[in-house]
Amino acid sequence: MLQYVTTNPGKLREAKSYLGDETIDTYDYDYPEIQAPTLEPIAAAGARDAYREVGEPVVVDDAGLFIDAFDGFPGPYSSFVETTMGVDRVWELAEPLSDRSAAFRCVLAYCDGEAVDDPVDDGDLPVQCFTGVVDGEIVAPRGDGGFGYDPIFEHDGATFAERTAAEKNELSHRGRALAAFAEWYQQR
Ligand code: ITT
Repeated sequence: MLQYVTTNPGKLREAKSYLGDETIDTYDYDYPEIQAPTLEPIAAAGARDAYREVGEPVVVDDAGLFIDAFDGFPGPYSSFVETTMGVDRVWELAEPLSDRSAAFRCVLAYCDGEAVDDPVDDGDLPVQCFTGVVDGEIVAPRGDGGFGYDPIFEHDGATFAERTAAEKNELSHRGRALAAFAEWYQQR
């Protein structure tokens, strides 16, 4: 069984909606997050740490909101910013901007201790990463679904909080990363 290692129930709901209950189990482990300007090394380090903890094939999911006018902030610091400032204040900061374009990014990092086709870096355990990106715009909060920054991220006329998990997966950064991962994992 594949262990989706996260403390975030919203991520897990979307991963289960895409991959199915029979493919993944959840392992609630708060792996230490390294600091880096991009998501990939954070996810890869997390996957190595999680694999050591769990001892079974793991997927770690690192994601963030990148606001263009803020040079990508909060990006890899999205979790800290959500906890400290909160999503409504991110909207308040973005509101005066003439260009509120942004992107959500998600990196899934897989580790089972064995060699992979395309290892992400030269860490001590092989890790393969799958990235999904979606463009959108920061808007005033709308919708009760989703989690995190979903109420202030609009794509194609609706915020992610106005969509079901399945609808969000069809468009989202996580859905795109899950699609790339699922195709590769089937071969494996
Ligand atoms: P784990 O590390 O345990 O998986 P986390 O919530 O700390 O959970 P991240 O570091 O990847 O995960 O999260 C970065 C932040 O971005 C965090 O505040 C999330 O709520 C938010 N986030 C991640 N994916 C999101 C999504 O699909 N929609 C909205 N917000 C999201």
